[in-house]
Amino acid sequence: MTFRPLLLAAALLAAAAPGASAADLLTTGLRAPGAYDGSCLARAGGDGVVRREVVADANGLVQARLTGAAGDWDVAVFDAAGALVAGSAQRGTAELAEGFVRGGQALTVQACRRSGAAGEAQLSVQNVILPAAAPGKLALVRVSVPTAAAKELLLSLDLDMAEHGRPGFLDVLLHGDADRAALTRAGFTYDTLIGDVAASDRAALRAPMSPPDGTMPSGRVQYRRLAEFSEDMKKLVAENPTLVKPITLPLPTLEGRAVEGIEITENVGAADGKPVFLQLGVHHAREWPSAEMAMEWAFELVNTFKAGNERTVGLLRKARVIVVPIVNPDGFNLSRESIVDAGQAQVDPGFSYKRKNCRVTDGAIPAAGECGLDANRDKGTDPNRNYGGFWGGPGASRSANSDTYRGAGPFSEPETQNIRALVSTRQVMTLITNHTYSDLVLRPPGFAAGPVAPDEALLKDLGDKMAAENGYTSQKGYELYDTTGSTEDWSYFTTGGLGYTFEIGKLDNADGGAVAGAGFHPAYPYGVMNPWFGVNAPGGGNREAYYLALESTANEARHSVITGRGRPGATLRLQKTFSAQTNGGEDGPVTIQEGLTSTMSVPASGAFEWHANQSTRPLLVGSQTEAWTLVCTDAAGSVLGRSQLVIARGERKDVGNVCNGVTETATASAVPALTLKLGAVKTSRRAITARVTCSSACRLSARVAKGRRTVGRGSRSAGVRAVTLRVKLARGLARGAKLKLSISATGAGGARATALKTLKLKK
Ligand code: 0X9
Ligand code: ZN
Repeated sequence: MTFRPLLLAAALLAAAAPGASAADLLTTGLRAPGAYDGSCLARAGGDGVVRREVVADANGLVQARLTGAAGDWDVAVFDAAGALVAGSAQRGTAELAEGFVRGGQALTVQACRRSGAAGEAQLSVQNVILPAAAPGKLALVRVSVPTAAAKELLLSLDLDMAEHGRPGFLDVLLHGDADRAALTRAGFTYDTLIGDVAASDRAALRAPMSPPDGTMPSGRVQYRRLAEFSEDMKKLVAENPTLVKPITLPLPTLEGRAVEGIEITENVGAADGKPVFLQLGVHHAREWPSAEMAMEWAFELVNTFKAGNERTVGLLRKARVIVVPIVNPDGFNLSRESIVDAGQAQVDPGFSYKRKNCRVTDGAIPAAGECGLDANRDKGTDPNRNYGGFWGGPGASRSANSDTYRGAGPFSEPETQNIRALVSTRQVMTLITNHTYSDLVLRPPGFAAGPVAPDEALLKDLGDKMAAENGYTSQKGYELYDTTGSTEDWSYFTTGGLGYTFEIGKLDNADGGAVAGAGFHPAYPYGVMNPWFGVNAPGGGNREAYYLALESTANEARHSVITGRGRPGATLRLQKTFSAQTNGGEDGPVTIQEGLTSTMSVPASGAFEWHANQSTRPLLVGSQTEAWTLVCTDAAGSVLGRSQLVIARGERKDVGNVCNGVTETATASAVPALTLKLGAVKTSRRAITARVTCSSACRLSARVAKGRRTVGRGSRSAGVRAVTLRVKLARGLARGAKLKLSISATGAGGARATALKTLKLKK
């Protein structure tokens, strides 16, 4: 997928959000004759820096967008006192800085040409006016759920679950009187833990810090803002070019931001076959410590590697670490910028507790500022319910206002598509997706009715060992509550790579004293430092837990190793395609096409060693085998060799010379993915009509069955636009008869997808 931020930015500028109006404060071309070698997030000077003054019209958001022709430009907005109001320091030339402002506030917009040949850029500054939010108080309550049925009932109320619970209770964030009434109406009793979360957050941010002995690897003492993550990653790359390399995930977010990460390993530029440890943060906007943990882990590795620490050097010789600190930057920016200590009275405190992404309407790109409207606070898709693994099953909601909304379809969101693309193009042996809070190390499966993980013993072993360091409870995901469409349930069952959710931190602070912050992002010492160092933990905290994950990644007894020979410099590709079924819901299971493809180069010696995941998916081990197809191509892309390989976890296999022709039967080339979406379905006595969309051109064929009998068939072509498929029904069907509609779609290259729905004939 190509990254087209410019087009996207133009589209975003075109319309303001319904309910919000946007004022253009400035649109201008900029010239910077020189480059500025420093951060744009502080006031800067010289011929690489250009400034403009504007005044905000009204309370709301300021958005400064910058586009340049080439190189790296950044942008920042400061208030009269020089404090950073908004900033963007992504790599490249497409920037969106967004922060909250007051009407009449004087602002300085600063653009910096960091590097590159282009001395010109375009700047536009808008003020998205946000109507004042009702000052509803956000409260955190502990609801008693003595039975499984009570737990289920509570989850069905679609309240904002604080995602913290133990047997007997679950914590819930209440966003006002309607939420309270819903609890009472359903017969629940609860204790109020924090009556006014915003006030408590404010106090927590002012609270005297009692950090543990030791400083964080980066030296930070306060949560980064979005641009500071970009800046830190840039800095690590610039200062350590052979150790740290930038990556940008394939899709921009709905608001047009790039999703950035870094790779860390010795000789990072080489296309080697090292096993990969993937660290993720902030699927959920409000869970700030999860991004800090991932980012600090990067600093930890770089610092200790450079200091010659034997353990780190040994590990980074063998393994590669990929860090994507913020999977959901749109959501994070809103949450982080609505920080309660900056006096932005107009901001709904609830925004700091935003969880999901910025999808306001299924399938549509939100207009500028739309995500920040009070009315849309509840909107968004939960990125941790949108993965293809068991998508649409229990523990995920079909309601767009729910905090666990699963989205319009599996992988409907750029955030999950990005992580899917990353995991599908690397050999990720270990994945930790960091979240807050509850002091848990969770492993698959995420829902009680889900399949037992065939690698349960191994998953448990590493989970328990990590938990012995950070003091968390190591358990299966569903022991917290059911979830489907979650990250590690997709990644583990799709690739065999071990996957975990860390739920970092707890509500009570480490001193056992008063609550500091509401768990999701408490004051930095509690939210980040204590969990990092493991204050009050039996071992070395998350820092040490992550080292164990990296050691496990490097341990070849836990994955597969392919050795062989090839033409030096040739590209080797390991690939596999298959289709998988989601759980679906009302619409029935959806078939998704998966394609795993990773590459390495044959080293100059002509001998290669490739650390890979097992070829057969975990759930098929024992009953079936699946093969990797290994392809060798020269620089021009011509195939020099192709072979098939079945390899298990813990196995090491030599495949001989792989650039020397076809050694086994070739498999069909990759089948492009096809997804099928079923919209409104109407029934009459004579026919069924269904609105259907395919992700690309497809041929639909539908069958309606009553029991085993076919009572209707229909077919037609479809594509990305919804079409109506009509299936004429046989005569004489009884009123109220139960019918099954199944639609299958065939696309290019024979890709297939199906959708099922059970219907009742009108009485
Ligand atoms: O609900 C979630 O997505 C996670 N909790 S959070 O508070 N961070 O939102 C838990 C996900 C657990 N994973 C599985 N059960 N698979
Ligand atoms: Zn989370």
